[in-house]
Amino acid sequence: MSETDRNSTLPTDVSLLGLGAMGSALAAALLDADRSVTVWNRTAGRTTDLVARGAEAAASVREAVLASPVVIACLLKRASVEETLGPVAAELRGRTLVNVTTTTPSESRELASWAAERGIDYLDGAIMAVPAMIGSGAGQIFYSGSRAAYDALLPTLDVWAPSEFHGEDAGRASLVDLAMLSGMYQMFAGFVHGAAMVASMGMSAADFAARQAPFLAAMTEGLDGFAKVIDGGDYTVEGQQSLDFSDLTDIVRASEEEGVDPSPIAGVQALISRQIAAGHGSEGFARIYESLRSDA
Ligand code: FVH
Repeated sequence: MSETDRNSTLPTDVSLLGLGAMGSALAAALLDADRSVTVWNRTAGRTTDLVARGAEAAASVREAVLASPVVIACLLKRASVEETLGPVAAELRGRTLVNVTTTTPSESRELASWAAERGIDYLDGAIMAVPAMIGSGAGQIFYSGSRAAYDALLPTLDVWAPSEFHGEDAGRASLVDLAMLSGMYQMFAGFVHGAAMVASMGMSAADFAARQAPFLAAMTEGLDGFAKVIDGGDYTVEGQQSLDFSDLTDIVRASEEEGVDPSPIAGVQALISRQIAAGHGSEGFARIYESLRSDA
């Protein structure tokens, strides 16, 4: 593609690298929103459906990068981003790179530095959605890095899911994303642990889920109260369930009695025990926050 062709590309045109489940959903949503999209995938054959919907297929990463002023990477992990983009750093210069590949905060910062050193405007994205939610208005995508890129691209980013900017430190979107996923996976692990406990009495996981789901949904109403206590830093506030009352050793023992590994709940009990041992048993459950902080 000549320099003239490059300059005539519409500012909303994008190239999308990586057509896995998520990359394909992102590309499809852009096409539905009438953006012109160039797609590339390492393994051939994954472009067919998108080309039928109006996308251009690039024969190489280089060709994809040269096709648009905005390049989106939706690859497996940091190593795949480096492998894919390293050889085309020169072609990326002067363009905007939106990386929605899951990376840790420090990996996001390193990629941002790599981009800055090469004259590439870098925006990091963290997707809080599954592919089926993309373009439906559900879910959320967090961004951090270049504010200018975020502002310019917002109408396009919003095609995927509501967008939220978390600051120019490129690692921040990833940090919020991974913190959210930490809560989710621990909830899932708690459910699976409970299902293993009741399995010994013949209750199916489905029957357990039917009871657990509404209970957990009701319990999430307590998060706001915990947050107020944590942000206020006063765990002695009246009306909280104390750590002494929250002792979970009965649950740990019951799990062991059923022959079920108590690791998930024993981990929580360890956080409680540390605070009780330090003399805070009469204070609220949210005090386990202090067990988690490395500076505490
Ligand atoms: N799917 C989801 O629900 C989650 C939701 C939250 C965010 N994630 C992250 O999005 C990234 C991509 O996820 P995905 O679902 O599209 O993943 P896959 O379907 O496994 O596709 C992976 C694509 O990456 C390509 N790829 C892998 N390694 C390389 C490499 N070394 N060089 C170039 N491309 C590579 C792979 O290509 P191929 O195997 O088809 O050739 C796929 O296009 C991810 O970070 C999630 O954490 C999704």
